[in-house]
Amino acid sequence: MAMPGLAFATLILAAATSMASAALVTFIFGDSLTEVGNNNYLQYSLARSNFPYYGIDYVGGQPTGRFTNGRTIGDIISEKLGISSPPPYLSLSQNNDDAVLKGVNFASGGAGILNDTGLYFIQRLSFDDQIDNFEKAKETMKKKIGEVAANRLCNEALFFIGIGSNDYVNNFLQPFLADSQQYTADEFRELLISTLYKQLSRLYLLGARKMVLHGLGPLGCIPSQRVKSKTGECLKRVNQWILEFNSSVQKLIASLHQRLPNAQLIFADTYPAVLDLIDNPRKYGFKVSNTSCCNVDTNIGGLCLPNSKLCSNRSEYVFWDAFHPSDKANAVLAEELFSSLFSGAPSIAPTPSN
Ligand SMILES: *[C@@H]1O[C@H](CO)[C@@H](O)[C@H](O)[C@H]1NC(C)=O
Ligand SMILES: *[C@@H]1O[C@H](CO)[C@@H](O)[C@H](O)[C@H]1NC(C)=O
Ligand SMILES: *[C@@H]1O[C@H](CO)[C@@H](O)[C@H](O)[C@H]1NC(C)=O
Ligand SMILES: CC(=O)N[C@H]1CO[C@H](CO)[C@@H](O)[C@@H]1O
Repeated sequence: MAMPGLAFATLILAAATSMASAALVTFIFGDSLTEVGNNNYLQYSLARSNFPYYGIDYVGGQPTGRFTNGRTIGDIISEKLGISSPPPYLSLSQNNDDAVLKGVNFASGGAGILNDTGLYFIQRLSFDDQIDNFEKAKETMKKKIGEVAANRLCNEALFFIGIGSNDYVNNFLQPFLADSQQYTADEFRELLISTLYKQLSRLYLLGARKMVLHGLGPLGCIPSQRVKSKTGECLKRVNQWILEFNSSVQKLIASLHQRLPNAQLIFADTYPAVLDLIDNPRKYGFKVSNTSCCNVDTNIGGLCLPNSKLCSNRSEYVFWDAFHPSDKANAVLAEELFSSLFSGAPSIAPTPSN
C-alpha cells in the first residue's frame, strides 16, 4: 500500500499547496462520526443530535446535528486544509446551488454499509442512499459546468469515507436483530466487504478517484459496549472482529487498485490511534477514557439528552457520549490522521497543539 499512498499524499499536498488558485473539493460519506446535519432534515429520524448539549463547544455553542460537543474529525481536517467544512447535502437547495461544486457532506447518523443497519432509527441515509445523493449532485454539477468539467472536478476531489461502525454497533451486535442470528462473524464481514466493493466501484463510475477509507476504531472499547462487560473492560471479541474487518478492507483496497484504473485509495488506519488514546489517556492530556463526559443512560440508547448531567471538565474526557469522541479527542485523532496523510510534508502538518 505504501506506493499508492505516497503518490496520493503527494497529490493531496499538490492540491493543498495550490489552493490559492483552486480550492480543494471534498466529498464526505459516513455515519454519526462525520455527519454535520443531514438527519435534521429527516422528519422521523431518531438518529438526531440537534438538541443540547450537542454543540456546546462548537462555534456559537449551538447544536447543529453533529454528534459531539464540538467539531468532527472532518471539520478539523477541513480547517487544516484551509477549506470550510462541507455543508450537509440536504441543506442545499436542490438543482440550484453552486455549493455542490465546492464540496458536500452526505453523512448520516445511524447509517451503515447495509440498508437494514440502524433500522430502529426509522430514517437515516444508508451508504447506498448517500451514493444516490452524490449521483444527483453530479447531475447538478453537469448542468452547471458541463459533463467534462464535472468529471474532472470529481476525478480531482478527495472522497472521505467512514462507514461500518453501525453495521456492528447497530446491527450485528444487537442480538434481537436478524443479521446477528443469520450470520456468523465471518459471514457478516464478507457480506460487508462484498457490499462495500460494489459501493466503491459505483463511486468510481461516478468519477471518484482519490478515496480515503477510514478503518474502524476499537468499538469494543466505546462506553456503550463496555457496559456489557461485568468489569467495564473492553470487549475483546468485538475488537477482534473489527481488526478482521480492517484487514479485509485493506485487501479490498488492494484488489480495487488492480481493477479500477487510476483509482487511488488510502486506508486511514484509525484503530491504533484510538486504542492508544483509550489505553493511555494521560499521554494526551485526558483523564477519563472508560466512560463518557455526558452521563448517558445506555439502556435507552446512549445519546446525551437535554436532561443528562455533564462532567465538570469536557476536555478531560475521550468520549462525549456512549458512542462518540469529544471535540478534544477528535482534535488529537484529526492531527494524527492529517500527519499520516501528509507524512512527506512536515511544512504543512503543524505540530500537535493541545
Ligand atoms: C439497498 O436498497 C436498494 C433499494 O431497494 C437496493 O437497490 C440496494 O441494492 C440495497 N443495498 C444493499 C446493500 O442491500
Ligand atoms: C474507569 O476507570 C477507573 C479507574 O481508572 C475506575 O475507578 C472506574 O470505576 C472506571 N469506570 C467505569 C465506568 O468502568
Ligand atoms: C480542564 O482540563 C484540561 C485538561 O486536563 C485542563 O488543561 C484545564 O485547565 C481544565 N479546566 C478547568 C477549568 O479545570
Ligand atoms: C487481523 C488484523 O489485525 N488486521 C489488521 C486490522 O487493522 C489493523 C489496524 O486497524 C492492522 O494493524 C491489522 O494488521
